[in-house]
Amino acid sequence: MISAYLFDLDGVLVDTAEYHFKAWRRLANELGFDFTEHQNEQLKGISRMESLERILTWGNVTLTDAGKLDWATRKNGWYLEYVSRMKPADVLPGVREFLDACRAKGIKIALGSASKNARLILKNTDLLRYFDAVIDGNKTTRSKPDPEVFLLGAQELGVPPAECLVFEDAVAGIEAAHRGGMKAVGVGAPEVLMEADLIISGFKDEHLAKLHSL
Ligand code: B16
Ligand code: MG
Repeated sequence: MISAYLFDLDGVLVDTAEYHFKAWRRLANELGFDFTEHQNEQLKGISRMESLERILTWGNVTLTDAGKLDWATRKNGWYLEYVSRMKPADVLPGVREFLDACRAKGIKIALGSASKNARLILKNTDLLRYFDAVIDGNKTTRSKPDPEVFLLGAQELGVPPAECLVFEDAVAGIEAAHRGGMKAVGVGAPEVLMEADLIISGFKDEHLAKLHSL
């Protein structure tokens, strides 16, 4: 029996990946190199500092720890310029209706995101009120595919992991759910998310009807 849904944020409820890409690209450009949208795929679901490490490797740039913190803070400032302009209309299609339906059925709802800006994004898009628990990058110490973020979510909801269903757009997030003993719905491309128990292209998808089979 599934009694709780745990949602990733970026790529599932909102599309902030594009803002992350623009801000990271600006950082790379200011450091004298560039990277592609294809490379950016590898940053999805990955924490801010881990993302920076990967980007610096791509550009063959070495920084001190203080330098890394400084550039990560700058990137976050650029990212926040986009996020601060987000509105309720920026929620991905079908998400609000799906969350309304979850609430009506009495399903508990938690967020499980790597982002330290998750609360601000939920507030600006008027999604915060749907969540019984918000687990974000400020509450976790280990990145997905470690299951910490989802196990904390289950704990805050007071629901055993076996009764939780995770919605994720990142491969690392699907693995995190499974390692936590939870089933996972992949939101996105089947060729990327083949480890998921069910794959949907979004919340307007006819596959949503198959959720009850999980
Ligand atoms: P921040 P998610 C992740 O969000 C993003 O996919 C990833 O690109 C980003 O680096 C990470 O959050 C940290 O975000 O810099 O805002 O703390 O998919 O876990 O909701
Ligand atoms: Mg994501």
